[in-house]
Amino acid sequence: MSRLIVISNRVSAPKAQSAAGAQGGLSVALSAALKEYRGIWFGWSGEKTEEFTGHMDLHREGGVTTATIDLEEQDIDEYYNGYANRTLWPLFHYRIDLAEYDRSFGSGYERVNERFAETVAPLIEPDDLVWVHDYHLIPLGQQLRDRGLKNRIGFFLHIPWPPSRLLVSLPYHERLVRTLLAYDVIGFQTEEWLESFCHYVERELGGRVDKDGMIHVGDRSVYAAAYPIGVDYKEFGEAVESATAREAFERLRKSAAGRRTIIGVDRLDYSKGLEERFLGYRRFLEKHGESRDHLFLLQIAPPSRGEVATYEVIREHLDELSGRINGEFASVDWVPIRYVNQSYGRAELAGFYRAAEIALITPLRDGMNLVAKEYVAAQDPDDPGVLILSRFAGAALQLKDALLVNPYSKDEISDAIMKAIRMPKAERIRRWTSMIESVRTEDVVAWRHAFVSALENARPPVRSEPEHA
Ligand code: GDG
Repeated sequence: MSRLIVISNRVSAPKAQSAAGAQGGLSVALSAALKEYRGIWFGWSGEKTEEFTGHMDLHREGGVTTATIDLEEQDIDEYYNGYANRTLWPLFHYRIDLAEYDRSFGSGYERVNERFAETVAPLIEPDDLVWVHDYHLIPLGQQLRDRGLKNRIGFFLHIPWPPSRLLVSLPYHERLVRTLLAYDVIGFQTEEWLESFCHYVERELGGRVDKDGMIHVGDRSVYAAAYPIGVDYKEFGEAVESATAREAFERLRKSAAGRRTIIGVDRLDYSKGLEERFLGYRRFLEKHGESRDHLFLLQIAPPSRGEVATYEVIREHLDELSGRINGEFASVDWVPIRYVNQSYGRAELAGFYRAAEIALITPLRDGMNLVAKEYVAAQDPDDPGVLILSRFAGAALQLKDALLVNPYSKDEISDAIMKAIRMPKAERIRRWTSMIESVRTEDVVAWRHAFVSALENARPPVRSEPEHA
């Protein structure tokens, strides 16, 4: 079996999982994947260094070797806070109003991708499969090819691929997208993002898309397909059964004092639709005075990307909005929103999910959304809760039995909450039974098997020594 070399912006060791702060879905999924393959996980340590030297810190733990590098402050500003999170993230989430185009971001992005390639290339052996993750590292495959690597290299995009009409607003969009042709396999979360990519290839690059998923542009051919990511069903099931989860369940149920809990769990990010969610919930409180104090919203929102100004702005807006709603509707023994900017361990989170009768997950745009799947996975089969889910989350294509809403519509959110409250147990069980089937079978193990086998089958390995060796 070939080794698997996983490359992503950040690396998180498996042991750090439960204690970690605002863990993104990406790191949750990847540490699960690396337990199975005899591989190396390479990426940025998250630390700053005075001068980039290419020095790697190697660690081996639980069958996973991690190799990390530190980056210079300018790299972090231009590549991570800049091009990745101020340019590509908003643009790929359809927010061209928030996308910033600054030349220094683009050059910092290319420089860091070169630094990644330069440092990781000597670790890669001819038979290794290389799996690059996410929007931070789009040009990395090309950078590795430029250094003579003939390995099978795949790329998976965790976030949406935007419609061509939006993508063309990115300066040098064609140059960026062409670098993707250096990969053997390109994976997207859903058919929708795949279609947008194919549309761009045909329209902007003059390429051809075959029915079998092969894409041809000039003399390059690459396979592209949708591989929806899932939760680690087994690991999460164990977390739900743990003593920590049970304590968290009891704690929340006790503090709810007979009221129903509506839960939301999201990184504090404008793509997650938190402001719109609060406003939808506020509409419910206005319209349904009689049911109002029979429930409350528990919104867990650990801060992320605090160095990017738009994230500070959204945080201020949410502080203000939750305060205003609470001031307006609260009574001496009830507050409508418990808004928590803290992160919890996975087992605690599992207990909270299980204790909540309703989940309100309403991103404005989301590649997949693992929280929705975790909520389903955490439910009691005999008395499951109701999932209210944005139709613009990738997960909505699989979780069709959730109450799907337009996250921009206050009325739809409000009506869905009412419907969830009134939903008979038999209907809750029916909907949950259909959703859990997808969560169980299309889990993270199935995801990585599907992607890695596509990569293995992309073409026979080239067994010659790479030129850099
Ligand atoms: C990106 C894409 C895609 C959240 N708060 C806490 C905590 N979390 C965990 C959740 C979940 C993960 O973070 C969030 O994953 P999502 O999928 O919901 O969202 P992103 O972070 O935006 O992830 C997304 C994903 O990549 C994977 O491909 O689904 O579309 O945007 O696992 O549980 N974990 C802990 N404490 C918290 O307070 N421990």
